[in-house]
Amino acid sequence: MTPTAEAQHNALAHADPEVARLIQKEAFRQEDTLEMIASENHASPAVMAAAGSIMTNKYAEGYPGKRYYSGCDFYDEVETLAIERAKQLFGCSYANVQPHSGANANTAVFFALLEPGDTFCSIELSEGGHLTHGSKVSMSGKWFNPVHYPLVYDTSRDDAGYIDYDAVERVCMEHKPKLLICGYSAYPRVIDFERFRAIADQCGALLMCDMAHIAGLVAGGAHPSPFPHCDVVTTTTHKTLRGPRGGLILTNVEDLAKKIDKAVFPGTQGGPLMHIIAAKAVNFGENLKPSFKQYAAQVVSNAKALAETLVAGGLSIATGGTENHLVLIDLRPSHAEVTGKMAAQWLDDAGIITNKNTVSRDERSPFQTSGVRLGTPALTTRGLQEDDIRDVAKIIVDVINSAGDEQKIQHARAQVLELCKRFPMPH
Ligand code: DSN
Repeated sequence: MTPTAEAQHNALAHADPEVARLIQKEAFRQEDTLEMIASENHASPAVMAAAGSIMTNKYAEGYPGKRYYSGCDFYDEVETLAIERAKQLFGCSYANVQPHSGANANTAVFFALLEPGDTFCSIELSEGGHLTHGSKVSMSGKWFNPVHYPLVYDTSRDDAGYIDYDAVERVCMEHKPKLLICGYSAYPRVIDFERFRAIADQCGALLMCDMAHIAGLVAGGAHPSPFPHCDVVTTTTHKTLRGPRGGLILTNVEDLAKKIDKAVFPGTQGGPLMHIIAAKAVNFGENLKPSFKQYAAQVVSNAKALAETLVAGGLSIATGGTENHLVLIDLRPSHAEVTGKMAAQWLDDAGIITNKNTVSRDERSPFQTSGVRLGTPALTTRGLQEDDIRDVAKIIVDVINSAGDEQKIQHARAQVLELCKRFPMPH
């Protein structure tokens, strides 16, 4: 722990030992397990210091220079800093740093660009998309009219499991959506933004990328940028970017930027979380450093090593490999009787934290699933490199082959603890 973190922890331990004890237990849990949820990461002490700062105390509704409350001078400066750094990082002209989350960022874009009942086009959640891209249980699917494009389902094709760009074009020409969405939660391949732009132009849609999963790779030059191809880009700030939990919206189009600002506040949010905006500014500053480029490249290199070792161990993975930070194990070909839920539980017992995930055309429910999603962002932050990741991948294969045998899982747990000791959490 840094001295500031320790002082904060001591103050909390004195004031509220019950909560302090739970935070301490969570710290031990993080230290003693390998975090492989593709959407999680370990934020730096500097990011956490800003997020835990006195900037939580202020209402600052409005935007820099135009607030509804007095006393916002330093909030104006910190929000402007976050905006300028975000623009520099992603090479665009406008940034709104106020969305509390990725879901809020997407909600604001829908509020800005669509009317209730309008058609938009995306991929389904069960095929690797996101809840806010038209799922029936979300506002996006209840108040708007989503139509969906597929993956390539023909397993004899080299690009099986990839986005079916010809089908995207067909669906868009048939339905003429107002908005076309790319960007996914469980897609291991590079997104062809140029092709999406051409399709959006052909059918007259605006093009949005939800780059939440790959934002850190884009920032670090390890994935092509959605700019200049996309009209609007949304993201979270806590996944591959490694910032505080929050959202961000970017664009190059002045008219859209004005609509988006109004849609965030007062359209869909009230007072911004200024302590989190301060932490976003710190994080974007970290992302602009040359060391972050190395990090992003290492995340991808580690994911490739993970994918290759899992395949060598007899597991099937979506698209047969990866070009980004994630790998999606499809249990159906190798372990037909094992559900994603079972495999994720066994891995959890061994100290490897993952999530069960649907795979393309999964016949199991989202509570059972036939897949497990893995990612390398957090382990890369901890300092693991290709050889270490290969060791982790071998443990994963052993655990999935164990059929839940307690002795084999305990053996894996001991190996995981050894790795955790070799790669302590960054403090
Ligand atoms: N829940 C996130 C994920 O795990 O991918 C997406 O918002």
